Amino acid sequence: MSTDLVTYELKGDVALIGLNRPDKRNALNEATVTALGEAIDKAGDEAAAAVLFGHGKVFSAGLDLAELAARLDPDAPFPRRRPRQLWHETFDRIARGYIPVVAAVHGAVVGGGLELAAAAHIRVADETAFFGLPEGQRGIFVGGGGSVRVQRIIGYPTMADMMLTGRLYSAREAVEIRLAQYVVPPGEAVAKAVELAQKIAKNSQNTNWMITNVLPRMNDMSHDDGLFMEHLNSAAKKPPSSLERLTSFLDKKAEPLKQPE
Ligand code: 1HE
Repeated sequence: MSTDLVTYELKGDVALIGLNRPDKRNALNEATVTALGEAIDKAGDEAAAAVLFGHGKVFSAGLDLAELAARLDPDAPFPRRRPRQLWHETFDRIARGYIPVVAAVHGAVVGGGLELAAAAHIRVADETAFFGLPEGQRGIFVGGGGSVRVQRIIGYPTMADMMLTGRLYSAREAVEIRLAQYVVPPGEAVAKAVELAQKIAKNSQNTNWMITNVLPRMNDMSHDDGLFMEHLNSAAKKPPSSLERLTSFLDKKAEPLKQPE
């Protein structure tokens, strides 16, 4: 990476991407979001799945409020050009990029930190994690795609409650509102996320791409268009590995599906 604000490590097929501003609780300033985008692109080029986590006490305290305050200073120069939507662009490269991303979260997952976690495809929370949208208390609004992405996950009533009352959700409560899919003991989120990412990496990459890129778009379509889109994708030419996978099942060589305990 061009900075040390984000760490990057490739372990087999899985890229580990870590927010690395622990002294500022991984508050997201422009440089960190830019470095995150670079890490995501690198992972998309060389990994089959990625894990996104935060170094230090928390996953992320959200938008860097000091950076925003400096921008709101009445004496700050008006930007010469309208800034590009760095957050939207970067978070979309996670949500609709080349590979599935599992977020491993702990401690604060708030504001833009929650918007970032929501851009991942699966969230693993350890028991220290708490989720919130304190924008109302800070006099600002969601700006990292949360109005679309978080609202789609938890629905308007829950999001309105979180934003209006400042309600925080624990890791276990987060599962009930679908913000998290797994809860693990403190300190175990990254290990669980890596285990999931390794499983994901074994799938057909073509199917993974459809799950991360086609399915979410269907949410934006009518019933009829959704079914048509499904037909286009299920009938599309498949990579040679699909036939190998089918044959492996038919030859009784595939790992059997087991009833959960
Ligand atoms: C920060 C930030 C930040 C911490 N921007 N500097 N986000 C929030 O409203 C959450 C604000 N942060 C907190 O509520 C707390 O910091 C935490 C609960 C996350 C962690 O508490 P704690 O006791 O572990 O840490 P701390 O002592 O509060 O913070 C440590 C340092 O990080 C301190 O700086 P220092 O120089 O005094 O050591 C804090 O100022 C700094 N810090 N959070 C800047 N967010 C695109 S729209 C998205 C809109 C939003 O994200 S709104 C939500 C913003």
